[in-house]
Amino acid sequence: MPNSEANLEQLEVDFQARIDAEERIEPKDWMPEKYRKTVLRQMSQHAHSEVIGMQPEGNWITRAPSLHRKIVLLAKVQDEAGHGLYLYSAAETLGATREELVQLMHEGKAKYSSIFNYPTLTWADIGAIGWLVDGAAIVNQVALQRTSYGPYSRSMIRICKEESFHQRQGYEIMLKLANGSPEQKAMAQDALNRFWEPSLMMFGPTDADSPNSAQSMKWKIKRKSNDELRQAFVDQTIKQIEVLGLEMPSKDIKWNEERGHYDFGELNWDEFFAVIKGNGPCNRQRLAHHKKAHDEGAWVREAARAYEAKKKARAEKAA
Ligand code: FAQ
Repeated sequence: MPNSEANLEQLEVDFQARIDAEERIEPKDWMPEKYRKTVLRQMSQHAHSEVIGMQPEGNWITRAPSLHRKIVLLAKVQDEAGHGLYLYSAAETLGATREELVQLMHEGKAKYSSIFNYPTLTWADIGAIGWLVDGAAIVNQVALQRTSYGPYSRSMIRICKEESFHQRQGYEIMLKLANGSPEQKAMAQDALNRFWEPSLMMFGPTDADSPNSAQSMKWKIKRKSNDELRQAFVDQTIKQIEVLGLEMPSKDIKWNEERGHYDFGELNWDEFFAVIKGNGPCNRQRLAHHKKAHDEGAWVREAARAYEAKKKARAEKAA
């Protein structure tokens, strides 16, 4: 039966009631088209981020300072690929193919996290990424474990477990460097200074400038606002900087007794918007690399499709 306007209104009321009752929405359930599009956008961007995020770290696999560091970094980068795969699979339950989602990123129509458009200049940057970037990702993803779309929520639970290991390995690299030679300590400080603001920008624009937040919070796709999550990350990370014995990356970082939180000053939002529009330091390089790897992998996809077709034909013949 086609949905009349009144029918549609009732469906939307019932849908919101399910959300308010903390029910999870599953792929075959009715959902407003805008809900489907919003979850698909967020999940596919998240998947693209995991995969593009392999590049800045992958850059150091051949130059890791020891065999042990190399093994750990390899495992971490492989984990990120796995996260991408869970998320693409979860996104596909909303009716888009992985091929279509990747195509949208290649055309610049789908984003990936701004943070991965910054270069990794020294070994300390690998520490800073694990500590700060995975640290920020966890703060966001712990909240997303309770997101309203079932497949997204379940994928987050698994991903968070692995991200905790990533965060610790990054912090351990920083701890070693911060307690090492003066040159190593300076390298750790420089990585912290360069990655601090971009890590805070991972949480997205301020709530006042976030066009998607109000509706996403109402539908419980997002459980906490961009600013709330950013503040939680700042509060937990300042203490970790103190333990490392490094200097604060900004002179604006101060404890605010009245708010019961750390102030951290105004971020450079012009830079953020330039980066998400494609004009960050490494945007072109990252996309070009992804397109090249995707083209070079075409034969694998063809072989997998041919294998599936053959298996299906054999099963049909046997039936
Ligand atoms: N970068 O209205 P809002 C990881 C876009 S995981 C780029 O606030 P929303 C693990 C936003 O898409 C990191 N674009 O948007 C790892 C929208 O544009 P659109 C990835 C951004 O969706 C570690 C516009 O700005 N994590 O790193 C960013 O409600 C190490 C307006 O913004 C996730 O994706 C940004 N930072 O809230 C891997 C978490 N911020 O689409 C490898 C899931 C905003 O309308 C190595 N995502 N934009 O054209 C989310 O939680 C949300 O999507 C937000 C943005 C909070 C990122």
